[in-house]
Amino acid sequence: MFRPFPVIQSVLRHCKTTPRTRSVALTWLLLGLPLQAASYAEWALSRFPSGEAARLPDADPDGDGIVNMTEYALGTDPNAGGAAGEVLRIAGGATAAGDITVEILEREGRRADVQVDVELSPDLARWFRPPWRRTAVSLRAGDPVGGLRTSFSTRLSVRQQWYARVRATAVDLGLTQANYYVAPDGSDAAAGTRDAPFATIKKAAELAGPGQLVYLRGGTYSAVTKISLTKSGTASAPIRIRAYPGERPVLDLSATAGTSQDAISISGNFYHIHGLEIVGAAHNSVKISGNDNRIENCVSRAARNTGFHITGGSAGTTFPARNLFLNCDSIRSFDAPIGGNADGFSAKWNLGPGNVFRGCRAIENSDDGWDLWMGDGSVLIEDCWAIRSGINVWGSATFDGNGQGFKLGGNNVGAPHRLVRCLAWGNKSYGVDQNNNPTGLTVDQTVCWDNAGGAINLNHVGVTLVGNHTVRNNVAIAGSGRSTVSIGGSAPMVQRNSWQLFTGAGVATLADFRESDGSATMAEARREDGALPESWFMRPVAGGRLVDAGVLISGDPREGALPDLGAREAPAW
Ligand SMILES: [Ca+2]
Ligand SMILES: [Ca+2]
Ligand SMILES: [Ca+2]
Repeated sequence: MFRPFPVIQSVLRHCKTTPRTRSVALTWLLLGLPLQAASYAEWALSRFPSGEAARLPDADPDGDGIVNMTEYALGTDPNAGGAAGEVLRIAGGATAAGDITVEILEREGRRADVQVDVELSPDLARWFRPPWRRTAVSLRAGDPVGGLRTSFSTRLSVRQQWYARVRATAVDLGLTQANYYVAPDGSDAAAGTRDAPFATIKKAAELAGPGQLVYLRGGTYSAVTKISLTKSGTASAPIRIRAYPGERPVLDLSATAGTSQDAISISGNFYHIHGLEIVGAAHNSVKISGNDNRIENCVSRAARNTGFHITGGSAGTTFPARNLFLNCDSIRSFDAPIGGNADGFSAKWNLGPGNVFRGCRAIENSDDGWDLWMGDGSVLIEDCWAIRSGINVWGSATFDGNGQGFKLGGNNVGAPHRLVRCLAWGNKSYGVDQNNNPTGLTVDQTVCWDNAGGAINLNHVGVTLVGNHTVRNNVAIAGSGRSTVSIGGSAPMVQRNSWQLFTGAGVATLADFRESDGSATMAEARREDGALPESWFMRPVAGGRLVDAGVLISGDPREGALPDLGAREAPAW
């Protein structure tokens, strides 16, 4: 996870706090690190109407040591220095136990197109981003109206001094000028402009062509007909359908109950859909049969079959390849009354290569979290969480969802799928399972906890395996017989897993993790860039036995010299 940061550009303020306990102190540095901007451009133009160079994100026209991007994020004046003391606050100092809480004040509220992070350093040389828990705190006397305070809390090893700095990173929100606009109070007879938007997502989405952008204003769109996306963009000119910056559009399909209609069906290529929530689809929220599509930061709720689905067409067609579900959540899909079909995410039957699920969460879906049933192209699932699959939260008397966290293919159709840095907890059956995928699978860096069927089952019944399984750096947490692991095949590569390293009374437990109660992390919003909450949830205790205990996996990110066991590294500094 660790990547070198750019060279420190400048120091705005350097002030030591009075420590609450012992001589622990925090020192503040407010730094701006340059990146590209989106609606930042409008702000910069308004502040520097005549100076193109002065508008650059990494410029510092007022010479106060804060680059423009950071001035923009924190709402300070880029033409007048000296405001840093008003936007930074050390809340409670650093305690002897290592707890650190800091606050930033975004004077003009949260900028939709900026990700704000706080980084720490022990020595001004090595900077890192610890797993912060972020909460909004009340405004304080004197804070500007419309301002927002965000509290960053973490626990690190006790030391005499930490240095902190703010890093503002542009989030790509697309063009500021879209080709079509849609708003819940619009009209499909209108021109589809910003001032005269369409009323339905379908209208704009089906008009949009290569290189074009559709902005969806926030609010609820009740729909009764399927949105079919059949055109093709290109890699450099995708067709983009996005939430308007800072707003949240919701597509409500409740009125289609009783049909078998998908909400959005993509048979075209190079569509990018961003920031849309889809509720109550009669079948899939999004079904993809095309190629190179990206569904990002979208949510499926209460679909009546699988939320997000990839599957191929008939023989003679090109099977779907290189599609990406990025930072999406699929919540409470349920095909009543049994619930045996509705997965959170799936890629099934005819598949091309290179389909990826990254940073996604499947939460309380009636069947499985992920299901790759008969998928014949290899699928990558990374940094994904499968939670409480197959739990009957609907109170159905005839409920029979399978309840596997990650089900990696089956019915004697083979593909070498990979699961990496994933969490499976509270599922009705196994955390990681397959139902007779005859090909060697790879399961790395995954934590299985409290799955009622057991942790990992890669032991096929009556199937001759082609190739072998690779199983590395995983953790199966003990308790109630739920750490069962079964790996089939003649010569699997099984390395540095918790059940190999820690046996008997020393088996891995929740105590090996800094935080194991997911409720706070699950309730926390995703980051502005859409990534999972960064907290200490399911990260190894710093300095604990899981840290750097894994075998090196070439090409995978890590903190420190070696991978930790499990899905989320403890920070190294
Ligand atoms: Ca400045
Ligand atoms: Ca399933
Ligand atoms: Ca490590």
